[in-house]
Amino acid sequence: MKDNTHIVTIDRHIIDQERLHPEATGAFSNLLTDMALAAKIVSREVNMAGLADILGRVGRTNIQGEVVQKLDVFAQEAIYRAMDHTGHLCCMVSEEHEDFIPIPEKFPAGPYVLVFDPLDGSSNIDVNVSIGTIFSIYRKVTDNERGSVEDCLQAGREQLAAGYVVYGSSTMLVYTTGSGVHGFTLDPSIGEFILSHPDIQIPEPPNRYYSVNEAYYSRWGKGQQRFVDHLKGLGDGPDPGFSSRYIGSLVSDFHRTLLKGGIFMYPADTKSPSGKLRLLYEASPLAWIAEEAGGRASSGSRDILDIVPEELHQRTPLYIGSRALVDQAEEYLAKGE
Ligand code: AHM
Ligand code: MG
Repeated sequence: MKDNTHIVTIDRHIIDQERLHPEATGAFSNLLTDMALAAKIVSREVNMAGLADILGRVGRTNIQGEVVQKLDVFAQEAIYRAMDHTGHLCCMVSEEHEDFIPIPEKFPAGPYVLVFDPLDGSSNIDVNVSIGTIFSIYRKVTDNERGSVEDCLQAGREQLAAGYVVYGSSTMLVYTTGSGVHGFTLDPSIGEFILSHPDIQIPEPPNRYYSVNEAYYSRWGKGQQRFVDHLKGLGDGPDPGFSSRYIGSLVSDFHRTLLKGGIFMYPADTKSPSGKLRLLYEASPLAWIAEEAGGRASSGSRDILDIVPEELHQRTPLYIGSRALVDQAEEYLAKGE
């Protein structure tokens, strides 16, 4: 019988997952452990944001006379510094950097690529709304010792690990390496991520939440408008009985969708013809997590995980969550204009 009384830390869990792969060298596990450490550092800073007077003021000094950084710059640096010297990565891609970032010559290079959005939803920081970090790991595919753009532009299906951290009422790290989706809650008193949500599955049938920024309704195409009309009970059929939630912070909106079910959408519109969200380090990692949890993610016409990015910061429309709802969104969009 499964014993649920043991406390499982994220480090223990990562090692246990590695045992499922006898060929593993441990390097990949170390990468995940380093990422969890970076998440703790960012979490501490996010929790201190109001106190430390660091909101949005690059270069100001705080009460201790230290130069303070904007929180998204801090997160970028914290993750970069936790990962640059470990010898596991050849390069990184971050939302905060235009170009890919090769590991500096002074450090050894390794076979993996890290892509990340250090602090997503940063417009929510100064109103104390949950924000998050998204990350994903790929294997280098070229012979370049310190990586190349080609190593970064891989379809989501090639991911080796994907995860996010939500800095909410508690800090949670959720990740997959292709053997289910597992969630850990940070116990700040001991500084450990503890397994709190093993093997997450999107509830089926889902809670009936849809999540979209409806202020953009007039900019949407007909298919998108009709789909949302349908969800609101304004279509031809009976009212399907949905409720809506929209935080405006992708990680938080996705986290709710993962745990409760429903659909999150960031559609294309006349102002943003490819939507707003980024394929490589926002949509693809969450898409894999959704799929591993029994859900789906689509651009509206194809699986997010099948799209090979052409540019590092490429945008994509995103429909993600319960499989049946994502399928239905695609049907409405296909009927479209
Ligand atoms: P950011 O990268 O500037 O933080 O923007 C990304 C955020 C997402 O977290 C969220 O889903 C989206 O922007 C909300 O956008 P909008 O305000 O257009 O609804
Ligand atoms: Mg972002």
